[in-house]
Amino acid sequence: KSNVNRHEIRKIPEGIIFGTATAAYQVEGARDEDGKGESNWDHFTHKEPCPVKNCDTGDIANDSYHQYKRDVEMMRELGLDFYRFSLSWSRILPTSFTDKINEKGVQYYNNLINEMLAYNIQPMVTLFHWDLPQKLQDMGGWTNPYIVDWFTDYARVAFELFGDRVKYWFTINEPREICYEGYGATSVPPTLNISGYADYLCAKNILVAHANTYHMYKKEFQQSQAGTIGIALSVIWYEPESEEYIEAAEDARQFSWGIYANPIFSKTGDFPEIVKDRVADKSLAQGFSRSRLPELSPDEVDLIKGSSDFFGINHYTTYIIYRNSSSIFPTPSFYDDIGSVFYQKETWEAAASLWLKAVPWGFYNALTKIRTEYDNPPVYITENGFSTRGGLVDDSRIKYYRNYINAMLDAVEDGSDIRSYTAWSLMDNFEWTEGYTECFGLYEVNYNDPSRTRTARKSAYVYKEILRARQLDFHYEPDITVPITI
Ligand code: GBH
Repeated sequence: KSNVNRHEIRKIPEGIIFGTATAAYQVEGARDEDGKGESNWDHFTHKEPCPVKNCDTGDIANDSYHQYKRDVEMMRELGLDFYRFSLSWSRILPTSFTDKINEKGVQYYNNLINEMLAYNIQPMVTLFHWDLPQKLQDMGGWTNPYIVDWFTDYARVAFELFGDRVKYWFTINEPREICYEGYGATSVPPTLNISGYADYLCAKNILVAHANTYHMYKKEFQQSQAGTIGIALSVIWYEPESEEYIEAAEDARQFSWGIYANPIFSKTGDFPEIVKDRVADKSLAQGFSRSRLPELSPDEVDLIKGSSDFFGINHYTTYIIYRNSSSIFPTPSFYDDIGSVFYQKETWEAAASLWLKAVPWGFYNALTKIRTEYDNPPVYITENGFSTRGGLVDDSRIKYYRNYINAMLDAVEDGSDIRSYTAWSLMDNFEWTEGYTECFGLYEVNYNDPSRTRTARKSAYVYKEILRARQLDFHYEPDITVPITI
């Protein structure tokens, strides 16, 4: 589908709300302040030798803990409908459990929420965006089934504290990245590298913890608080290299995100058939006594099925898929189970992040797949964005946003029920193991300046104009010598 006619101005239909997102560890700083407990990221970034580029940490990050008023001012400058941020579990519950609530940490979130609401900016809150209390990590983190209780208890505290004002909740951000990158590989803590095993245990426990929390909200809070609650999945688009590899690409999708989406959004529930069959067959052939993929009991299948009011999608990029008869991956492993190989094209526009290339039609295909496979659920686009190495004139980011929003509007025209669009990110922030070297912000943050000054990039002006005019105009050129104002 050819989706860009750059000579036309394209109107944005009513009903889609626009915002930006960040996450607690990536922006807050104040690592030790006011009684905060230690998270796995506090722990990880202080390991020796340091695992993050330039030995960067989130100890100070953007200092948002002290600068939330400036953050809200930027939201107002952009004219956002909402702002998506996450809560730090260890800031609210320093022991990890509910025996002690850290009032000062709670005060920070109250201040932020109240400041936003004073200007009619809706808070969208993620309960868990990767910073697990270290104590829980030590006890196995997401591989320990007791995390279902730990997470549900934490979530209940959050609903009690903030649910009178927060009407959009996300339980968990990007299970794939948590489970695969953290438990199956070494990109994020706990860097377990037990691929094809720990990643699947993590997947199951995340699904159950999510679903248990969803039902707890419905039962205990829905009536009084009337919010909406769901999950945000990382949806990478996998495109077959040729007709020959249609099945291989579908396998990659089912393993990468179907493993979370199918149990929640399909009519049948449970892990996708292909994932169950493939892992069971391979496990037996490899000499295991049972499948490395844990089973979901009939009760668990029922608990998880339908446990999200909407499909939250974080989407960034696309890979091409082909099948290789001799596996290049170790066995057992998650990628060996998938049984396909992936790459990105040289011709696709590259971001500063190695894994990120601009492929707007992949976004369109992903949204189309979600509409057709899961019976057109309400979709919240919870993240979408492009990285640079810094600088205020960020034409590559502007192009990315325009083309991706354009692709989204194509999906809307086809009937996709898209309710929100979220730019990642409001401002540069701690980009996990890449530290501060990859910039995703509409605002640039000066990390040499103790006050972490934020300055609007050209893309901030363009995003603001898209939201103000509610239209895409590929020819709009902002005058960035004029300061951006509310
Ligand atoms: C999102 O992850 C996150 O939700 C957000 O916190 C993050 O800042 C943003 O996107 C930008 O990355 O280096 O090859 O091992 C998107 C998924 C997770 C994809 C980390 C790249 C590292 C892959 N990203 N992953 S690699």
